[in-house]
Amino acid sequence: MSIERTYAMIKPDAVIAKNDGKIIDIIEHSGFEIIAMKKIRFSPELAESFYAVHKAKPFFGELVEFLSSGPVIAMILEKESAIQAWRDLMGATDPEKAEEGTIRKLFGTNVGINAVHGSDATETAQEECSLIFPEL
Ligand code: DAT
Ligand code: MG
Repeated sequence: MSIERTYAMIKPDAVIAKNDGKIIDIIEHSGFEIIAMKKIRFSPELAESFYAVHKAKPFFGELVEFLSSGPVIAMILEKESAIQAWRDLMGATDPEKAEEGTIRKLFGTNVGINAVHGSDATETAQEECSLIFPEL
C-alpha cells in the first residue's frame, strides 16, 4: 500500500446533467486529494488517442463521439492505492452491474454513457495524467 495518483474524469453526460458538483463532493468525502482539476473539451482527435487501446472495438466510433460531445472535468486524484480506490468508487463499467452507492450506479445511464472514467493501472495512470496535464 502506498500513496498513488490516478487520472479521473467526469464525462460529458454527467457534466451536461449538472452532476459534476455532486461527484466532486463524493470524491472529496472519500478521502481523495484533488491535485489538479480543469474543465476542458476533448477534440475527436484527442478522444481517439485517449481511447487508442479500444480502437478495434465495435463501439470505438460512438465512444470517441461521446467523449468529444461536451465538456469534461479532468482531475488528478491522490490517495493510498488511488487507482483501485477510484475504480471501486466508480463501480462497474455497466451501471446496471455497479454496486449500490457507486458513482456509475448513481449517475450512469448505460455501458457506454457511464458518467466517469478512471485509469486501470500504474502505467495508464501516468500516461493519462501526462496526456491531459502535460504542464504538471
Ligand atoms: P472502464 O471505463 O470501466 O475502464 P473500458 O476500459 O472497458 O471500461 O471501456 C472504456 C469505455 O468504453 C467505457 O467506459 C464505456 C465504453 N464501453 C465499454 N464497453 C462497451 C460496450 N460493450 N458498449 C459500448 N460502450 C462500451
Ligand atoms: Mg478502461
